[in-house]
Amino acid sequence: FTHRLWKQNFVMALSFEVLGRFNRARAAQLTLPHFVCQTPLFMPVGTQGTIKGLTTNQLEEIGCQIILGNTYHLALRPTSELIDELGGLHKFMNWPRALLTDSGGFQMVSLLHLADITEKGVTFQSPVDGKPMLLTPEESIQIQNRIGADIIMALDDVVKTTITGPRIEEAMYRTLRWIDRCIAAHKRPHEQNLFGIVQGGLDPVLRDICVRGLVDRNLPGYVYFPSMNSVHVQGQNVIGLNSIQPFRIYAIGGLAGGEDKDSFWRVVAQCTAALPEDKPRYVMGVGYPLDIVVCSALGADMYDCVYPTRTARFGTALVPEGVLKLKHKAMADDTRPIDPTCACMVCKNYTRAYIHCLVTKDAMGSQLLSYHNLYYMMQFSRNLHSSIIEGRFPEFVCDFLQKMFPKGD
Ligand code: PRF
Ligand code: ZN
Repeated sequence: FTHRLWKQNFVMALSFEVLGRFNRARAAQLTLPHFVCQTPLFMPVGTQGTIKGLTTNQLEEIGCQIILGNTYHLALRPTSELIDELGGLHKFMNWPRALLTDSGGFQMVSLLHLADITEKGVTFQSPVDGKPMLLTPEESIQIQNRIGADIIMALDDVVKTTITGPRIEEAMYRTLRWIDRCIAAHKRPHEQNLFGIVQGGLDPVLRDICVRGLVDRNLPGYVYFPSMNSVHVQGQNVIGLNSIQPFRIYAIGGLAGGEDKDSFWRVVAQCTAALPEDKPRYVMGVGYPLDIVVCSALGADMYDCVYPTRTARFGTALVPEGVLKLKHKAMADDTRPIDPTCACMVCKNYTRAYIHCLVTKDAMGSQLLSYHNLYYMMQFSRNLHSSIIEGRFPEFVCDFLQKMFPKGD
């Protein structure tokens, strides 16, 4: 009886099934309201509700599973109220697969140096009219509820990993206090998954306190229809938030901000070891292929970064050997494709010479490079996934490192 009620009335906003492991690395299937994803996965960043220069049909063709939007940018223009009115961001941008929105605090702090953080929230000067504005945890969640992404992020207090002192500790404890305000403000837990973010800089003690604080909080995942929140069996409430073991989903924040690789990898290793095995782990702002390989070996599952598309706009292609600079004059009469081993539309149809000619002169140059770079990242994620499933993860890593560092350095 209880089981049938459960199945009828509970919606799964997320499920996570580990399909294969190699030591700490895992390959999994992540089911979200709009898409069934394979991990490890890379999420391209589309700030304004678009990945610059690519259509959503192309993004599907490339194999993108989740794309990122930024609360801060979308809230300013076209505004979250308008997106809501027009049926949510999926419909607005014509993207049928999964979406994730970041909470906005990190973007304000990293973009606007005038942002000021207090207990209330993040205060910043509006880029529209210069007036002071405040983004609170409640508002960030309300905006993200209106935008309607499959995954929404808690508002966190992010500080640069390169600073030291009491500010790191303050930011970590504030992130935990804000998580409670985010959970309380979240109005659509049956359709959207709220991710908590681990902060604490490079300090293992602070990271540990933050991980434990988040694990204790049980962010909503498995949820109930509001009408079903009080089913009593023999006087006991059997269905309701308190009686459910919700999914917990975790992000590791505050990294990839200029710290050395050793410190970065040590924090990821510590967090992944302490986080529950059966929940997805997302390392925010990470996107260099080498970092993705190392973090995946440490048990992380999800990544996002502007790098592949930003570097494309500066004329750089991602290739197994590292990078290829299309602006270089040696490309002017090179009739090979960007990467002869790549099966993407760009490598099948265009030469390095043609892209060299377009780069920085015509938007088509950065569009073609963005297409290839995202294809590279998706192919790379698919290969990571299948190498873990097929028990050849070490060979995959060796092959990757040999191509990228042929001299062994
Ligand atoms: N927090 C949020 N977004 C982020 C980060 C973070 O720590 C990072 C890592 N520096 C990238 N994007 N909310
Ligand atoms: Zn290609």
